[in-house]
Amino acid sequence: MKKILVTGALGQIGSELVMRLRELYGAEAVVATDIRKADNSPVVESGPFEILDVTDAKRMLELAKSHQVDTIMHLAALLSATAEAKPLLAWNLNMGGLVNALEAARELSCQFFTPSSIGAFGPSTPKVQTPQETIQRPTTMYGVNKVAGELLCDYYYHKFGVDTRGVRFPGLISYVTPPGGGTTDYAVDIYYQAILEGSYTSYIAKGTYMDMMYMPDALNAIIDLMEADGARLKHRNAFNVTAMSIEPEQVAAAIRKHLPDFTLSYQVDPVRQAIADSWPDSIDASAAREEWGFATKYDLDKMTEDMLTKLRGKLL
Ligand code: AKB
Repeated sequence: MKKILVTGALGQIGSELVMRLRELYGAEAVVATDIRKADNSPVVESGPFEILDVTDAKRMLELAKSHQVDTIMHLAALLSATAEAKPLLAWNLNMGGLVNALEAARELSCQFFTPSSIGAFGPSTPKVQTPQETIQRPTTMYGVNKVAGELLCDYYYHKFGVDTRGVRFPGLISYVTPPGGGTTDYAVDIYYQAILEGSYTSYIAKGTYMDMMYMPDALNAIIDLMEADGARLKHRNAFNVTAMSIEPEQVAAAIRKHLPDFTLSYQVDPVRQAIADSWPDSIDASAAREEWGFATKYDLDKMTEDMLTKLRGKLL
């Protein structure tokens, strides 16, 4: 039977991934871990939950051993804007947590997943339809962590035979758990404010294109990649994946199809704008499509309709 340990289980991806994995493999098959315990969280209440600071290698290995896991999904990390504000903390948490999780996977022969990001690219990367393999010279601490993480996962596969797998996620949009400290988060906040206020002030400038994906597509991508036949994977880690390349005016126009009076204004945050400007406008996901059948169901309009419906039910 499959047994999966998830770190960062109360975060934006974790809080939905844990629930999906428990639906698929059974509640007891997923050990959710996070640095804190949240009251009334379905993740905490629907199956095994353990407190884990991912920088504590000993406890990570002990938990993985005592729960006899065969898969580790390592999600705990600081996102781009927070990492820029606290670079040393980001290095210690993002890199320390990753190497501890990889070591546990090596020692226990676990399959392993961790997400990289479009943040692994930088200003000298080709900006449009960024290829799978290209220049990666990011100018943010988050990007440095992500490139190093991609290489480290490849290293653990080649050196130790650990079945490491991963994708480069774009901005992820969800109505369940808000993200914290990302650059792409405007594309989540805008829907909350559209419902609550009928207006939004964007910290990302008009015309700034970034890739995005709706959370149900992101969860499917993780599960499909983990279940893919390893023999078909030429790349193992850091597959480019995306559903749409969008800028704030396009999100506003999609929202206006449901809320015609919605207004968008701008108060650009120079730090997050500089990060966004250093990232691609759009990335090419053909390697993921060819090697493990990556596909998405949600475009901007379909995602907008679902976000607004779900948020109306949640917020009003
Ligand atoms: C962020 O904005 O930091 C993340 C990401 C694209 O990795 N959403």
